[in-house]
Amino acid sequence: PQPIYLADYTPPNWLIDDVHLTFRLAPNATRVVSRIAFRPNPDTASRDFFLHGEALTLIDARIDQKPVTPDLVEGGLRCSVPDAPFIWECEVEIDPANNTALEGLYMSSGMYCTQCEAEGFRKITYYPDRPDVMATFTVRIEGDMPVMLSNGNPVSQGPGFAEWHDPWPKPAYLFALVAGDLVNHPGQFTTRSGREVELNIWVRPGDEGKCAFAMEALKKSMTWDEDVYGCEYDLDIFNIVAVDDFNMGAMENKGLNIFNSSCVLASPETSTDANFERIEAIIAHEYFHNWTGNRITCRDWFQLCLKEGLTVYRDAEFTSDMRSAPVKRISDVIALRARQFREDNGPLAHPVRPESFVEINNFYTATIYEKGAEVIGMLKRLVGDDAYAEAVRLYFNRHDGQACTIEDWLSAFQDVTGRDLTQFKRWYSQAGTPRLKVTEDFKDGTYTLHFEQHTPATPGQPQKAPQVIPIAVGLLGPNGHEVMETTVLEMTEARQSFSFEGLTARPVPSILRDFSAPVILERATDNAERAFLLAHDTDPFNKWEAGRALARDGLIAQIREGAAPDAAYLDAIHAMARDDSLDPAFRALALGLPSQDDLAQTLADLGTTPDPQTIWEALETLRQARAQHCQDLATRLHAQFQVTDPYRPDAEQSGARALANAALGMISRLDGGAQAQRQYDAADNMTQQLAALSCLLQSGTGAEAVQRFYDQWRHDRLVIDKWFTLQIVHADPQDAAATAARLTAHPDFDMKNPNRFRATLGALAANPAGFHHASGAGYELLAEWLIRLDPVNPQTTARMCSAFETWKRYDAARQDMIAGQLDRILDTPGLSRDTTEMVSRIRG
Ligand code: B3K
Ligand code: ZN
Repeated sequence: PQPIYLADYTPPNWLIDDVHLTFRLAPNATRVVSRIAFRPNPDTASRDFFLHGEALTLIDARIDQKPVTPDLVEGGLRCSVPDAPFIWECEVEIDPANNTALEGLYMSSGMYCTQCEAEGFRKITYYPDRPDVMATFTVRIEGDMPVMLSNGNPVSQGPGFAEWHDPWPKPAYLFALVAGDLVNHPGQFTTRSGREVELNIWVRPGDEGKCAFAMEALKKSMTWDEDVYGCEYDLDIFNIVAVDDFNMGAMENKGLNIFNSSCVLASPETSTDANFERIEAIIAHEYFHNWTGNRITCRDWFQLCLKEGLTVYRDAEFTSDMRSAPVKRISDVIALRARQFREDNGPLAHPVRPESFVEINNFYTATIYEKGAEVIGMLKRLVGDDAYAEAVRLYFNRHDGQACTIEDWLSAFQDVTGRDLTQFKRWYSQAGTPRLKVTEDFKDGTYTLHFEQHTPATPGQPQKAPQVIPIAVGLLGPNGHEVMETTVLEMTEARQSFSFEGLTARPVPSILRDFSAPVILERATDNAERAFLLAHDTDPFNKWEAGRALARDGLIAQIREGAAPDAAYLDAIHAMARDDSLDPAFRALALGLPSQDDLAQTLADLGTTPDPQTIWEALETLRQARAQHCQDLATRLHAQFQVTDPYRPDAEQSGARALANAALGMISRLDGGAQAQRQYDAADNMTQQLAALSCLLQSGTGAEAVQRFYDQWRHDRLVIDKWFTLQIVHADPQDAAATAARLTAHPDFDMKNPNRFRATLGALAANPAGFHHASGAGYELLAEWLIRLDPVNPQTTARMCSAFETWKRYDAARQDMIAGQLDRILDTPGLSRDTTEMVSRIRG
């Protein structure tokens, strides 16, 4: 397959003002009739007429009512057309019931639904399926489904039909259609200018009791976007639909968001605190796309971060405002390092704005989304809150209704601030995580920090130029008081020093506060300083970071030198956990430990080949030692933070539960699971039940609870997903592959459902010592299932290949086994373009 290049972009030859679509629904033979008014683009010379189309049966085509016979070519059709505006009419037939790829129009649990981003509309009808062609849509749906929805406002409906009109010009990727036997959870919102908006969450009958939380999240999002960004909703109706079979989390189709049911349905009995928080964030994310993505969209898919980075940034701001800003920031950095740093460090590294791709669906990555959001955060930190607000307003006003580029976005900032953002733009073009080395000196009351930045080579980019790095720094005096509050240093050179005068004693620096840039900080320090920062830093992120670094260094010493668990860590963490002035949610986060994957990478960076089994054992040893060290405290915390009020999924209650359950984890290591069993038996919400079940599995006494859990929840797909996952992630390394294999044979395993597939095979990859077990059984099982899934659902298959992306850090025996499996996948006849691209890039 040929790559597509950003540099090759050319504008469309033909523009569209208006689209009429008629759907005659039938599971195996849906007819789609289109009527499209094309006009020549005055800015282009070519009049070549190409429409994308895939898996379509052409029934009829007409230009200005006269039948035509287009050339059916690879990926679409060509037709000779007048050199003037004309009406294109076309009828095609498609087969939604056999569409297992879940892209285009497909069926899920008896309902029709669509997924068009990035290039799925071409599986519905012939069309210029590119985001810079924007048009208004009128859609008529004919069928026998009780509920039939599309974008925009309802026009008319009657027995067997419904008509919708979307007055806002949009690219085809934002088109959506849903038809099924659905029930709604209704709501209502009045915008600040007085528009009455009807809100609906549509679900399968039986799920209507699980919509209230998402509805409240939607209303909060609508209010927040008005208050913070001045963005108001722009239609009379906003529909959300829950779908069981969905390749990702959710989709921001104009006025008709479609959600993976796992990202919208919630109840205390079936959803954890983490599920609730994620649902709130995704509802917000999709809603916020209405302005950042829909009203202003992307010129081409290379600009994906324009809408995704910005919208992730906006949803993170929302969550920080709704919940705890430090807890949100720390959790986001944990996720960024786990997913994006990992990606940036391996064969799949790519810039926030890539310059080429084979299959765009492979680029909905942590780099585009999460690093893209970090770039927005840095920009805001550099220009300040007021200039940020002004530049965003200018961007909205200037580009409403347009398909834009990163250049358009940055120009708004340049115009408002007068700043030259040429160097800043490297954050969009250079892949890789910059390493920021720091040394310091102190002389005559002047403290100087010397920084040196270096970004390692990434595929296709051997050399990197220095980037603009905002470094938030604070200084603490020897007594623990802050002697210099947070100051943002702006580093632009490869090496640069910053001095602070008038100090009476050598300060302790707190560098990269709030994680002000997505870089890896390298600084020689010691346990004493880390414990000091964990105790005294006023910046919550760096306070947490100090504890994390202490834990990591101790674990590395255990692994490399066979050292005993670090006493400095145990004392410092005990002091932190016992400090009742600290937010329980913060304490729970600080009790977390570096992941196995994080440690593997740290070892690789230090030149030690990581052994997954040794890493797992070191973590087990440390957890055991910590349980002993904190025995009394754990008992106290578990009792103190039991919530007695009725369940609320808010920051306060979920923080208390998180800390109590962290304590339960310690208790279970010493009491054989007795306390966890009591909690399991008494639990009246999923957070408590699942935490207890994890502890029981951990202590090897979960068999009975696993069976009871299944019997209790067998009717609930989303809960049974958790049941699949938990058994695999908590399996002993040598049993993990066998456990996953056994569960793929369970009657409830269904590879066609992406949630269930991820809950099973994704869970295996989430048990690193199990996945990388020396037997190679984990590699073999995953490869086998990826090969089976690929012809059914290429997108989900391709995405899951990233389980192998770190393979080069392991020993020769493991590398050989993984290379063998990668080749086995690549050699599969008829392998999809999606999976071929991913595996080839990983294989290198
Ligand atoms: N824009 C969609 C993702 C589409 C993925 C296509 N493979 C969801 C989101 O980011 O909000
Ligand atoms: Zn998004």
